[in-house]
This record gives sequence, structure tokens and C-alpha cells, in this order.
Amino acid sequence: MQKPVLYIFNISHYCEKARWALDYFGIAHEVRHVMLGQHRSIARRLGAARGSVPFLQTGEGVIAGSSAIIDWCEAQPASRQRARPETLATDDPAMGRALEQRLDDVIGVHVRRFYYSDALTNAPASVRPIFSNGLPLWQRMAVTIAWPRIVPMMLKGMDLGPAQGLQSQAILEGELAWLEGLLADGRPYLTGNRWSRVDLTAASLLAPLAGPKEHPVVSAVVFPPNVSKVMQAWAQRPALRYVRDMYTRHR
Ligand SMILES: N[C@@H](CCC(=O)N[C@@H](CS)C(=O)NCC(=O)O)C(=O)O
Repeated sequence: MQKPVLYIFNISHYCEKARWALDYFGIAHEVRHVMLGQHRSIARRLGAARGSVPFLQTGEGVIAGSSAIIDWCEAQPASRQRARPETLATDDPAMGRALEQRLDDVIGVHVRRFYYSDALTNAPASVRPIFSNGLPLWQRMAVTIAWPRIVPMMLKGMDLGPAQGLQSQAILEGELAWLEGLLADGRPYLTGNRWSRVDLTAASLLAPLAGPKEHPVVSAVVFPPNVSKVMQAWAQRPALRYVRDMYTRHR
């Protein structure tokens, strides 16, 4: 059977979520880095339901979005899940879905906006290599040439800037407090005593702020000044210690 192909941006935390799920189940796959701008045409050509990364090309069609990729991993026969065929499902699937959705739609979005708001206004050159990593030489050159046009497009497309960065920081502060409320009774995992896709989602989406050493990308990232300061101030928060713990135990 042909290996599924995971299309990613190297820097994307949603892509890390999908990668982690595939690795967790030990599903052999190929990771293909795509160039910003080309991802949508590749997705369209493959017939993906949406154009954002990650998407997974499989023998049965294209699976678009990190949550759908986890569903797909779960549904694979044990013979294909080589590493650890334990489920990532939660005991209460409806509650698990709601938690995962909040993590995706609030934490995922605001971690990205918080980081890019600072990085693309104060240190845009630090972002380009992270986007270029893993691309063939001609695409790295194309990113370098197009970078002065890509930056304003990203600033507009994701509504980035100093005020937006502060707003996302405040939202994240509230979301960390929410997670810390869930963990306050001493439970090891967000839904109780069992590791699940909710933990994998929370950890992968918060990893850029927590800096776990097992992460395949974040250790190479040079964070911009404001984000670095906040990361230092938040480093020992229980929610970020929990993220590093999830990486140590499950990545
Ligand atoms: N909820 C989606 C979010 C995916 C997403 O926002 N991907 C970003 C990268 S972080 C992307 O592809 N942005 C460019 C685009 O949408 O064209 C998921 O979990 O897969």
C-alpha cells in the first residue's frame, strides 16, 4: 500500500498536531513541505475539501484538517498502526470535540496571531528561514525573492500588528487560566486520567509558547522580542509545564 503523504508548513502548529498523531500511531507516511502560496493549488489539484495545511493524501482520498487527520488515524486497521495502537478518543466524545474545537479555534488562532504580530513587525527576517526549511533550493530562493510581498499579505490576511498582538496575548492569558482551571484538581490530563486527542491538541498548539525539547521545529525558532519576554514570564505557568510534560511523555 502506498504511504500517505502529509503536506505541511514547517512552522505550523496545526501541522505538528497532525504529524504527532501519525507518529503516535506509528503510521508510515511521507512529510512533504509545501511552499506558502502553492499549498492551495496543490490542495485543489488533489481534491481536498479545503486549502489550508495540513492535508493528508491517502489511497482513499485527501483528508483535510488536523482533527480529520486524527479521525483518519484512529480509523486505520491495527496492522497499519505500528507503534502504539491505543486510542486517542475521549471517554465523552461530544465533550472531547468541544474542547478540541476551542483549542483549535481560540488557542491555535491566537498563538499564531500573537507570534506573527511581533515577528512580522519587529523581526520579519527571522520568520523566512522557518518557512523555507525543508523546501527545495529553488523554492527557498522564490520565498526569499517574494518575501517583501509575502510579509504585507500575511499582516493583512491574519489581521496582525502591535495592537492585535496585545489582544491575542490577553486572550491567551485567559485560555491558559481556563486550562489551569481544568488541571487544578491534580489530574494529569485535561479530561481526567487518560491521555487523549484533547491533550495532543492542547500540547501541539501551545508548544510554540512552551518550547518542549522534543518538538521537531520550535527549538530552532528565534522568537521576537515581545513574544520572548512573555514566554519567559509564562514559562513556569502550570499550563505550559503541562505542555512540556505531554511532550516528554507522549511525543
Ligand atoms: N483548523 C485547521 C487550521 C489549519 C490552518 O489554519 N492552517 C494554516 C497554517 S497554520 C494555513 O494553512 N494557512 C494558510 C491558508 O489557510 O491558506 C486545522 O486544524 O487543520
